[in-house]
Amino acid sequence: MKIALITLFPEMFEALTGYGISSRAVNQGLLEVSSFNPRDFTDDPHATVDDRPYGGGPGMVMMVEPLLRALEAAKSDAPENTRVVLMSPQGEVFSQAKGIDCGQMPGLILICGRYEGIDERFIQRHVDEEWSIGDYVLSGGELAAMVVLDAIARHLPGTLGNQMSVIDESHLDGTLDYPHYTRPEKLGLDVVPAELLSGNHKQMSRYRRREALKRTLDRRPDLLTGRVFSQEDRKLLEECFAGRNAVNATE
Ligand code: 4HQ
Repeated sequence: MKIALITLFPEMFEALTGYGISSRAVNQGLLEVSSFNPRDFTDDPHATVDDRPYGGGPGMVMMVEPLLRALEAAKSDAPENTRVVLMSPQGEVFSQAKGIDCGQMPGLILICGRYEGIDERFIQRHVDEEWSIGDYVLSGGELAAMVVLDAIARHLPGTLGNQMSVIDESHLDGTLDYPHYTRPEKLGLDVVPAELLSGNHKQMSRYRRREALKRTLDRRPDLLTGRVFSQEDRKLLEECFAGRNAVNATE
């Protein structure tokens, strides 16, 4: 997959291309990342990319022309049917499901704004979608694009995240993760749950699934509403409720 970034700060993305699973995806040729800096597409001596807002007020607005030239350069290098996405708090909230769907696309162009935002006419005419990573205001779209890029990269076919979800499909089923343990077996009074030491695969995977369901029920019940559960999940959920009622009875 080919991801092009329109950004005034391409070096920020070295945090992804230089480290961890995302860098491996790049080095394995599963992911290609390129950047186009609007500052390189200016024609005045100061390389101006922003100007004062019509209507007044504080801050600056990104000008259309340098952005548009950078976008045209990105497009001429992009596969067909590449969507143009602007990172913005006004956008649709990015999700795991979206990240996995994106992995199917041949390419993606992510636009990272700075300052107070970008000229609305550019958005209207050249942006296909707006994506948000959540309800908070960042100083620029770069961090948001990095979040999206990381979530996409770790699920591309051939990467670690993809292998994990192939081995354990419950990984991506919208429940929270189960707890993890490693050596040593005993840390003072804190011991690894007996089920995980049993060596019995059925028992170990039932334990993990039950804990995943229990945590989701306790911490994010919203993730479970409207879902249809398998017979096995229903049994495990009943065990969760039984555990809860037993605790309540002693309180
Ligand atoms: N931005 N999710 C870029 C965000 C944001 C978000 C604010 C986008 C600043 C210039 N982007 N502008 N939240 O906070 O994507």
